[in-house]
Order: sequence, then structure tokens, then C-alpha cells
Amino acid sequence: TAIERSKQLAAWTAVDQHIKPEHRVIGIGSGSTVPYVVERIVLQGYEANKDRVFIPTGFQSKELIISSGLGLGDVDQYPTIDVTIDGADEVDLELNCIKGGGACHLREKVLAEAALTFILVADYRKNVDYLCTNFKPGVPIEVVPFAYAKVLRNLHESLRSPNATLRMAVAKAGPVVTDNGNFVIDAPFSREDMTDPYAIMARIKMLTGVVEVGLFCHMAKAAYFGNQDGSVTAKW
Ligand code: DER
Repeated sequence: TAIERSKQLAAWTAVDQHIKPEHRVIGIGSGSTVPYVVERIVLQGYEANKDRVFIPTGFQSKELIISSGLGLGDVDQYPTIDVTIDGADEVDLELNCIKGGGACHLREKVLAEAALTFILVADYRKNVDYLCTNFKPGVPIEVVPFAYAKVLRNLHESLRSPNATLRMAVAKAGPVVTDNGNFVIDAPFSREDMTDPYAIMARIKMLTGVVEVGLFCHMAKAAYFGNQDGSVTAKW
């Protein structure tokens, strides 16, 4: 499909532009765009990858690294990463992004922060001027189960997100449970609130019980979007 092709375009361009032969520790994100990143890395060949370690951002990412035959590393062993490439749910004009559509944003943010270079790859739907434009569920927030109802109330009553909801699972009764054993709240915000996503992120982060917020502000060095016409848009 056009969307899958645009994901592949973005991913291949990012790998070609930002993974250098001397890079030994590479962070691998989560979602449906990142498999095209790994596809391009594998295409570089055994020789190029034999001394490299690839750090996962969760269960799906770890399985992708293993099934692709790439060397698996752990962020405990490699707390400094040369480059992390990850997907995004939306990216605004300043490269702030919403992440967590796949409920992986805690470990993703750890690897984004541990990376000397953090790169985003996405299809054209994610390329927006302001966050919460297309991505209607809003900002994913990982919370400890004990505190989810309290955090929901805080969002409804104090943080202008009256439609915030606990993310319910589809193939499992009850809420989504993250790789870290926590719940996820999705909190939509207005365009005006998303003119300063950092301020919103900081206020959410201070709510007791919040583990991590799916707003990655001032972290990405560049973002690549595949377009429907086969071109690639780069933002940096
Ligand atoms: O959950 C995540 O953070 C993913 O990276 C998500 O933001 C992007 O997923 P996609 O590549 O399947 O659109």
C-alpha cells in the first residue's frame, strides 16, 4: 500500500543518512515502521553488522532483532547508544512528537535519551504542524495501575483533557498492560495546548503515579516522512 511504501522510504533514507560504518551500538524502536529500518540494516550485509549490537525498546523490538539475525544487546550493557531510530505517531514543526501508540514509549524514551543521535521515521500521516491534529487518541501516558483513576481525574479536572481514557485491550479482557506491567491512559489535548507540548509534558510528568509521557520534546535530530508520490520529506 502507499502507506507501507512511504514507511519503507522513510526508514531506508534514515538508515542511509544516519547509520555510519563506525557505529557499533544501535537502538531499535517499536511499531510498524521500524521493521523497514531493520530490513535496510540487514541489506547492508553480515560484514557491516557482525560487530554491532542492537538495543531493543520492548518485546516486539527484541523479537525483531532476534528474528533478523542481528546481534542483541541490552541498555544495561550499553547505556550510551550511537544512534536510535524509532517511529512516531505525529511529529510537529519543531520535531516534538507523540509516541506510545504501541504502548512502548517508556523504553523508547530511555533509548532516545541514551542515544547520541535520535532519528524519527514515519509515513506522511504523521507529518503535522501541531500535535493532536491527526492522532486523535492523543498523548499516551504510562501510569502505575494503582494510580490510574487518580491520574484520569487529574487530567479531566486540572489538565484540560476531559476525554482522557484508560486504554483497553482488544485481544484481552481489561486494559492494555505495558512491557513494564503498567497501564496506559490516552489524553487528547487542544491545538492551543499543543503549541507548547513541553509544558504539557512537564505538568503530566509531575502527577504522582505517572511513569512516562508519550511526548518527546527537543529530542529528535531529524525526522523522515515517506510521501504518497514516492518522495521523502526530511525535517530537522
Ligand atoms: O508506539 C510507538 O511509540 C511507535 O513508535 C509508534 O509511535 C509508531 O508506530 P508506527 O510506526 O506503527 O506508526
